[in-house]
Amino acid sequence: MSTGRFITLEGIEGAGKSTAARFVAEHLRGLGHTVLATREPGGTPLAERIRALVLERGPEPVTPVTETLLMFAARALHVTNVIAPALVRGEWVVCDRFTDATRAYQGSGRGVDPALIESLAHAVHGALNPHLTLLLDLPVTEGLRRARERSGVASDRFEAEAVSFFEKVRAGYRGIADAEPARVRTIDALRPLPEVQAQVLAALRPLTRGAA
Ligand code: Z5A
Repeated sequence: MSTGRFITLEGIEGAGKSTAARFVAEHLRGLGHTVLATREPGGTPLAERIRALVLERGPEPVTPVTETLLMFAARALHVTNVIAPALVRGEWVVCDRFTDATRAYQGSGRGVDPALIESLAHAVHGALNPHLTLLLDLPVTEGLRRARERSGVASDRFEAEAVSFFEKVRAGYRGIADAEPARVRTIDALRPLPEVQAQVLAALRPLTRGAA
């Protein structure tokens, strides 16, 4: 049995990850692959409960390290119970956010020590890393405009953050893309949807060609 491929989508809020993730999954299914579409934080019943906890806006401050640990607690469940078994079955996993989100949001955005993040990443998923990451990149103001247009007022702890926070997150993501050009393909998400989809298809091609 062939081993599946692991594809992640990343970007700031409103960048179009979820829209692109659905497109990727449909495209791969059209090529005859079995696709597991999932997301983080979440992807298992218990991890979805952690998601609700970490996104909730409550009176008690959540420290950046707590936030980081909760992301990895959810990820440990998700990797062990869902992602790794699907890859072993030969499925393609399309995941809306993964560890790059922790690097960008908790590391660059909140200032959590990158060494702590890498140590947790190693403990939780070891050598299991995405074969391909699509970074949907666009100016923060446009991402926030799209997100607000879609869902109205900010409703969770992240949506309530200032533009300056998302600027740090965006810079973090761009730093990851610069450091790992073979894995991370940057998509100009400011373009109209058909053009974004064309960029996505071009980024997928080396992977799908190798697995025809
Ligand atoms: N988080 C974290 O801090 N650390 C971690 O390790 C992880 C996550 C894993 C929830 O994530 C929060 O968790 C997230 C980071 C944190 N908070 N923030 N920000 P999430 O992924 O579930 O939530 P999100 O980032 O808020 O996703 P989103 O707002 O749904 O954004 P999106 O998926 O990138 O966007 P979309 O729904 O595909 O598109 C937004 C709108 O734009 C929608 O109306 C589309 O129809 C429209 N759209 C899409 N593409 C286009 C183009 N090309 N042109 C015009 N309009 C478009």
